[in-house]
Amino acid sequence: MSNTTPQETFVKDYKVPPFLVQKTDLSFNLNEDVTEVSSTLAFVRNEKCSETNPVLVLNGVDLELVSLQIDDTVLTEADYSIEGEDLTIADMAKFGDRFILKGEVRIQPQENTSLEGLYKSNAMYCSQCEAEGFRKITYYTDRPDQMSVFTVSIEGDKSKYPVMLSNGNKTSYEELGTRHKVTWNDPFKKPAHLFALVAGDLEVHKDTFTTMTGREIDLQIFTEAENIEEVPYAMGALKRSMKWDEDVYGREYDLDIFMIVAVNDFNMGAMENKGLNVFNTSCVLASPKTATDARFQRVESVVGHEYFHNWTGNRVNCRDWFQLTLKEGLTVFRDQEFSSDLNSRTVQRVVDVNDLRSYQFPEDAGPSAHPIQPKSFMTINNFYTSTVYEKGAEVIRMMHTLLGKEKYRKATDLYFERHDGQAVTTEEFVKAMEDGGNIDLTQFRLWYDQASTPEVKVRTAQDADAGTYTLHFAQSCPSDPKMKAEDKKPFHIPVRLGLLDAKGADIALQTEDAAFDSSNNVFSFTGREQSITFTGVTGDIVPSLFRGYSAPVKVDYPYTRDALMFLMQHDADGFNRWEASQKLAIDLIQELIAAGGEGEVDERLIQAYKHVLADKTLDKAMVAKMMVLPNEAYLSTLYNVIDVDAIHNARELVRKEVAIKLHDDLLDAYSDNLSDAEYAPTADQIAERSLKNVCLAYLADLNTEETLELARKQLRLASNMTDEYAALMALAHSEASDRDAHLADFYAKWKHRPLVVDSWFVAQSTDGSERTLNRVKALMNHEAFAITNPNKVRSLIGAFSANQVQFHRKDGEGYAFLADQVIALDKLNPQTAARMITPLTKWKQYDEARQGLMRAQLERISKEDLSPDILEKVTQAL
Ligand code: B3K
Ligand code: ZN
Repeated sequence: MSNTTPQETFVKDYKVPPFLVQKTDLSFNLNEDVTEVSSTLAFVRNEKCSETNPVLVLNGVDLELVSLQIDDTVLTEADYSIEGEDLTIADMAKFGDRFILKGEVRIQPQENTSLEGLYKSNAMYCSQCEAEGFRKITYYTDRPDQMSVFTVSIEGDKSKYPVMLSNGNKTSYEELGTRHKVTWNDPFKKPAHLFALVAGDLEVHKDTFTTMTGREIDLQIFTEAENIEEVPYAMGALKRSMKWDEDVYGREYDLDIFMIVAVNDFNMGAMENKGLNVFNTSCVLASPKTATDARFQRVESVVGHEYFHNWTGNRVNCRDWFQLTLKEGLTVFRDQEFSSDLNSRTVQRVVDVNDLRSYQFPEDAGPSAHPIQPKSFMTINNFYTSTVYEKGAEVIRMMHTLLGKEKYRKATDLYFERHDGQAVTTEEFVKAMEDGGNIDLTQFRLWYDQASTPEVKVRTAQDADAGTYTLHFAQSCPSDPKMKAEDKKPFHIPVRLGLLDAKGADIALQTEDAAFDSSNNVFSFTGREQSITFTGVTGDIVPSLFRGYSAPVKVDYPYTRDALMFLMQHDADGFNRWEASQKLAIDLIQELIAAGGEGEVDERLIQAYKHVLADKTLDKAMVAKMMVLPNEAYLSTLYNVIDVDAIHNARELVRKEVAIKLHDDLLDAYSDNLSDAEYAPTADQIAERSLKNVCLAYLADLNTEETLELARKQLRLASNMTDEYAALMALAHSEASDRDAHLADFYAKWKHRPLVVDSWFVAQSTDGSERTLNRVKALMNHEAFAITNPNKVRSLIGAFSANQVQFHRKDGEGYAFLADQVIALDKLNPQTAARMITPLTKWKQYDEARQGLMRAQLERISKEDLSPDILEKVTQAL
């Protein structure tokens, strides 16, 4: 907890550091009661700093300072002042342009529940330094533009910590009786946030990778013994990532060793520390019996993501934290493309766009809306958002679209050539795109500066006599907390287009318009309003807009339901086939919502689904995706005032109707996709299982003995977690009389696998029925729950507060529950608490009664002694 009011930091106030660390030597002495950390830092005056007598600012949090010395001068309290996280040494003039700063501090990792800095997870020491965790380890100039070579020695008990790791290469080892000492050296200059230390009794799974220049790299994945059988899949994913980055970006791995360590207690998915990635177990472990297909896919994508950071984030680093999207947006784009290349591109795009709409769109419409490059923050941890990451990736994707594949590669080569070893800004990335792509991105840069989701209205007109077809585009962008709509300038929006003739075939697009790039059918929409006319067009036309979702915008075009059904069947763009299925569903769900959540379900959706189910030419994964209705979170973004019950009821009504009307078709598709092949996480098998399980979920909604029996049988016979969990979910959300017995059996079977237990919590907290809140409250006291473990918190509290209809119960009990948990959690782990509070901060989007209830809970929270993380979120919201 901080007793000083957190300050807002502004990007415009950036100043180069007056002193630069050139060499960092650290030494850790690990003991059960206290860990001693000594540091020797070699500084030089920064020639780029024009200040005459600059002060030296070191950052430190929760450190017991033992001694501080510059060259031969031992510093006393008179030589420095400490305020908040800053230790300032004012009189630096007496030291030369080069000096050595030595520090000694004592820390208690075993007491550190924030999971930032050095902490203990089970019996193992591990670290998390991004963004500002290093200051919890020792006094340091803890900012990303301070890059130096690190040498780290670790001393600890030999039997408790046989494995002691840090970044780079192991350079020495010493036996010291019952203790031992190991030294690591990382030859690449890095900022403190990429430092890592791990010590524990760990098993290792080893492999090697031969790089494109023939170097052999040692690959090692470490976990506690009970998990070691579940790491080979991640190892395969790592090797695929290394190969992909060579093939697609020409990037070779640089050190001789690459290590991954899996830990149970981790605030997010994983961390790209140089040569020593630390991962949440949830993003490494995967075996058929314990992990669903979704987890296999997540492991592959996160392993890729962290590995890709080695070039985008580590070799080329951020100048300051306002540049976060420089590495995160780019690296998400890279991992999305990696997954697309290895699996199905269309399915991947659907998954990514669906996530964007379910998480980022609501963020863009709420109190913490911010551009992908925020202009100010109180707590940088609050800006590891879906906007910085996922919308950031969309912005890179748009540049990729505008440049085309070849020029984009030329531009990234240029970026690496210019900036390897540096800490840079997003501006430098865009400049490399401009220079390498020979394109003007002046207007495009607005994507970095303006928040909120732009809205594009499209209208069309056909002139049969002239043989022309005109599309008229108009864009607007809603206000956000920091900028009014009228002050926003138009974005440069790439629109990938297609026009379908009456048979559903693409017609050739002919136009004189210079804004149209015929090499990729992309129209550059840059005005507030702009039209484009195609010539030689005859007969009936249906437009296919924003193919592949070429820009992160909301599109308004008055498609008829028949046109949407037509696109679902014929669009050459797979993504837009899915998009049409979503639009059709939205259109009729919205009609029901307008009627208060009731009414007749348009038969055309049923027919469309029937058709899709019967179409054997379609990828089964796409059939499954097309049959899933847009979720409540995304439907909510379509309204200024969210009517929780009407949205939920309307969606449920449609689900039931589909299940009733298509009972036989669903049952057939279910049976057709039963398989006894040995489990493999291949695209084909995953597609089959997902279609089968989508059918099961619809059927189980009917709550008839016949359909519940299907789920029971699947639960009993399942040979992999995908099928087992889908069956459990179906039963957990049903009215089956033996529902609780199945949940109990599942727990008994899996209680020794924490990640499976997490899913068991999710199955209960996402149940849409009235009983859920009480169940969740009871589970808070379950032997398997621990508020100190973020995975448990996310599975129970996080999943419950995303359960729209139960979190937003009319009695406000859902809100009170969340507020209680946020208050408790903030004292232990502010970063995770700040993630959990988000649903409450969106109070302004609900009806008056709910607004009052949500606001009251926020006010209750605001009266507590709060961390800066929560304080920032509450302040933004109230
Ligand atoms: N760079 C880290 C995230 C660190 C979050 C700190 N609050 C993981 C990633 O994006 O790969
Ligand atoms: Zn990342």
